[in-house]
Amino acid sequence: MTTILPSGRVFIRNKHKSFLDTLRFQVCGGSGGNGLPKHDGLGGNGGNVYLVAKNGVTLNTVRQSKQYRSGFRAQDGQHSSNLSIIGANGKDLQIEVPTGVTVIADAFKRKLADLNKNNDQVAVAIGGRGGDRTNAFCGSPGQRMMIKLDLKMIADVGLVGFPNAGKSTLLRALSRASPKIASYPFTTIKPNLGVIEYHFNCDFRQISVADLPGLIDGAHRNIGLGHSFLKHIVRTKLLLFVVDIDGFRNAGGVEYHETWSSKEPVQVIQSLVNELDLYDSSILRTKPSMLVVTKLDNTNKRRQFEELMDELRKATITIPSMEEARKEQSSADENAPNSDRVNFEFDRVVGVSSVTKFNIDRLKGLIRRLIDIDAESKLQHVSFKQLLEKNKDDLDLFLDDDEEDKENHLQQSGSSH
Ligand SMILES: Nc1nc2c(ncn2[C@@H]2O[C@H](COP(=O)(O)OP(=O)(O)OP(=O)(O)O)[C@@H](O)[C@H]2O)c(=O)[nH]1
Ligand SMILES: [Mg+2]
Repeated sequence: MTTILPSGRVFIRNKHKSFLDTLRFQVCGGSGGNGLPKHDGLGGNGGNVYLVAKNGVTLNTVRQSKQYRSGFRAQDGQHSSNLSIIGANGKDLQIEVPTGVTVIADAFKRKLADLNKNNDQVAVAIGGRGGDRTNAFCGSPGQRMMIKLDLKMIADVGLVGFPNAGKSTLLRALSRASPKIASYPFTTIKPNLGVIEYHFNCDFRQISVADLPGLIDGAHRNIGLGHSFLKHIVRTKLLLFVVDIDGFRNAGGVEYHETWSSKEPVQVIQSLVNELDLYDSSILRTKPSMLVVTKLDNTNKRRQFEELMDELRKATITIPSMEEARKEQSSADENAPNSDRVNFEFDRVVGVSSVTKFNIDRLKGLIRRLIDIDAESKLQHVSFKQLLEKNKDDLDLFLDDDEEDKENHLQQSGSSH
């Protein structure tokens, strides 16, 4: 259930029941046991606390565990006694956490580790030393830490778009995922993951796609669902800007905030580019990106798409130049007009319909090629744009109009009505 606050932020009731992507809790190493002075006895060391990544574990699992509220604590070391001069060490505690988390020491805001694979582990609290002659036989307390886990969604492709643009429907068309779809904004309140499977040539390559909640103007300032989801975009390899051929329409009513203005497609594209750039100016400069115009169900819409292409060639999409971006970052209070902008170009543009499946296979092919070219450019230490230009003919194959294919789509859309 979502509610729109007067500020334009979208408030999700029971958000934490359904989805968690960060979690804080306390961990404490076991105390060291005391030594026995009479016999020069040694107290046992306290146990350490480890976080161990396990596939299938979620942050919700961690939250529901018994020790979550009281704090996770490893076993104390045993005191040295007449019966056992050397106290036994306390048992270590292993907390199972999801794979793909960043572990942060909350008090210092310092990253301790990335647990990316099953069984990766990190010590987060060391047990106290047992008592002996050097510490007056007094065992010391274990280390106490507030830990924050930040779940990274690691997906190859991120779908970025205004609410209602058709991102979730596109994810359904590309993969077997079945995210919720509806004709109101912010249907998607948590990221959905899907996998594109490539079956041709007996090649079973898989590419994961993250469908993210919609972005609107001010997302970088936490308007709409805010920037808590923008962090997932930073971790993807390829961005798909998903834009409705009719742009964004504020239909009014409880599901829309009055300040979310309706926009034509070109304005939507510029807004998305602005929001991403304001959130993190390296995203657009370092990641390949594709513009995907959706809802081209029939010939009228495809004509509209051609017009949009003409318009895009004339109206340039811009981002601040590198120098300007640096200036903005170094002096946030400087009110200099942001005039020095450079053109932003998508690496490829494709028009699709998730309903009739028009161009969906082409889009799949392009996604794969762009990701491969990006990986190759990193291996060869050449710029992505250069390598893309070299592979131009290969890529344009995906964009050549295949009449037979087109007819099939038209027939399909005709028969579906
Ligand atoms: N005709 C047509 N309608 C589409 C197409 N793709 C999506 N829609 C419709 O557009 C509306 C929004 O689709 P969603 O996939 O929920 O949009 P979204 O971008 O995920 O929206 P949020 O999750 O709210 O950000 C739904 O009513 C869909 O049925 C398409 O290719 N053709
Ligand atoms: Mg959605």
